Amino acid sequence: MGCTIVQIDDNFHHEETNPIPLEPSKTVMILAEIARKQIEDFAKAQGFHSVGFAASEEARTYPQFCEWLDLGYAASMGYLEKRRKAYQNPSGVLAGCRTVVLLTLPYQGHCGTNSVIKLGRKRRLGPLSNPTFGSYAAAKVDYHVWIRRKLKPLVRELRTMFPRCMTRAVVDTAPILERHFANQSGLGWIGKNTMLLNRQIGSYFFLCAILTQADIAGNQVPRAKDHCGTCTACLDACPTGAFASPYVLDANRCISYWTIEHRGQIPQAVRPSLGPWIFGCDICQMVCPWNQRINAVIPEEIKPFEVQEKSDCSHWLSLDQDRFDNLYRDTPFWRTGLLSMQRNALIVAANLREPSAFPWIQKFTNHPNQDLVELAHWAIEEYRSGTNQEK
Ligand code: B12
Ligand code: SF4
Ligand code: SF4
Repeated sequence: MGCTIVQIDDNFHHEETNPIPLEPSKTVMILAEIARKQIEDFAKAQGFHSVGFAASEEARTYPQFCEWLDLGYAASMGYLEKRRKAYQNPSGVLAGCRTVVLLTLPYQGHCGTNSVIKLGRKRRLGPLSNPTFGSYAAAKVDYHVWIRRKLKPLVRELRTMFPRCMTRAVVDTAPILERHFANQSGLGWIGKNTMLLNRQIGSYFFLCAILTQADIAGNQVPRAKDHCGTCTACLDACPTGAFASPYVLDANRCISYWTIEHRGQIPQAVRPSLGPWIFGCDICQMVCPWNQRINAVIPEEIKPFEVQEKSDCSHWLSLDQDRFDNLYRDTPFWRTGLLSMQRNALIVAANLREPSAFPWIQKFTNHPNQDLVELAHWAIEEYRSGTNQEK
């Protein structure tokens, strides 16, 4: 790995107990800088694009998060409300946490350049006529699994440097306002579409974090500047008007929410707005000028895999539970589940009136799940009536 491990005094996070008599704070700062450099080098060697360090403290945007919950913008994502208090401070996840280490991992995003239409200074997305899905899910493996594996040596590194400090890796699922801390650490700014954006890699990247009791954040990193300026492309292009205001997304109106997180039936009024999106949605990223000229190295293991198949409604409708398990156990589709994926595929097939999917839709009129039976009848009606707005 070419990275020397410096074993640092494991007590140095308590400045007052540091045994070095002269200028303790300066010494601590130097040691923290060495630790940061080692972690950064190590992370980059693992394939991460960038690393930032933020002091673990109450999240400045916690009041906005609470307001967002109070307004019902989390829709049915009860896990957010359940852990509301823990989001306040990373110590809600790791007691005594002093530093949040943030890391970015780029993936291959929908480029969008072919479909973005410029209307004067505005950017819109042209109609998408083929089924598609959120590009973060295109890899062969679930990014949670991949990232956790890549974080392990980093966590080990930190534990070697600070043996008495607890250290924990978190990927997506812990109650941490990841984008806020990433912004604090200088990794990027929060765009009007609520995505964290980085000048070099746009917004097509995963975020993950390591929480540690070691005090290594330093205080020299300025919060990343906002580079959205007067642009409103994402707000204008969202087909469902999901942005209650810039920087605030109402999940009740977001395709990504309906196709990935929502369980059970999708109301009839919502179905046409899914358009071609079988799983997730990238529109508010596709139109973003910062995503048009990205220069990111995508690690081999998370490059797009069998995209054609995953974009095909018939593929999803033809799967039985065993095949779904075999193909998708370690992918983001797994958490959504076969029935919800088939629900989405029925809706998208009807929205686009996909000829090849029609025989499969007919088979679903005899499915044991009543929601899917109802959807199949609705879809057949959509094909027949030809009144679909998306067409
Ligand atoms: C719940 C969730 C969702 C929900 C809600 C999304 C949302 N915008 O809140 C749904 C299902 C809709 C969703 C969709 C997607 N998600 Co998601 N999601 C999350 C999750 C688990 C929690 C986010 C959360 O807490 N939301 C609540 C809001 C209030 O918090 P926030 O988004 O951090 O917003 C902050 C700012 O808006 C700021 N703020 C509020 N008001 C104001 C006002 C101003 C002026 C400013 C400057 C800031 C500001 O304060 C907020 C709190 O810090 C995170 C992982 C995590 N632990 O953070 C992933 C995460 C945000 N998702 C991610 C991804 C990739 C997606 C999708 C692209 C997937 C897809 N292709 O469909 C879409 C993108 C949709 C979008 N535009 O956000 C990535 C984003 C990476 C990045 N570059 O930002 C994350 C970080 C997962 C990860 N670890 O990589 N997601
Ligand atoms: S993910 Fe799609 S539906 Fe959700 S806010 Fe972005 S553009 Fe709108
Ligand atoms: S599309 Fe424009 S406003 Fe939206 S996030 Fe990108 S730069 Fe910001």
